[in-house]
Amino acid sequence: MAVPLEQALAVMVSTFHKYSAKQGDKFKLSKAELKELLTKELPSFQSKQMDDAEFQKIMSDLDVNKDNEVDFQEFACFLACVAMGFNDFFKDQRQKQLRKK
Ligand SMILES: [Ca+2]
Repeated sequence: MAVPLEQALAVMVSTFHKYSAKQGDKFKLSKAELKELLTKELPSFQSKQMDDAEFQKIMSDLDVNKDNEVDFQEFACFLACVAMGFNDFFKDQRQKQLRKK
């Protein structure tokens, strides 16, 4: 029986492969694959509709080795950044709650 953190890690890997396998290199996300993944799997990350320039900026930030694809290592760094953002949000909320008491 899988526990939540192990399940979350498995979801990170399987989600990456679900999109990376669609076209071209099966183990890397192309720009189109990354865009589809962000839109469908991280809708709250895309709270406002991202325009092409913003998406291009994210793509070039993530593509550390500049091969125009996002491999799993690059994707994992991105997820870590998103997780840190969630952690900051959680900490802010928690501090607000504590101040009210
Ligand atoms: Ca890359």
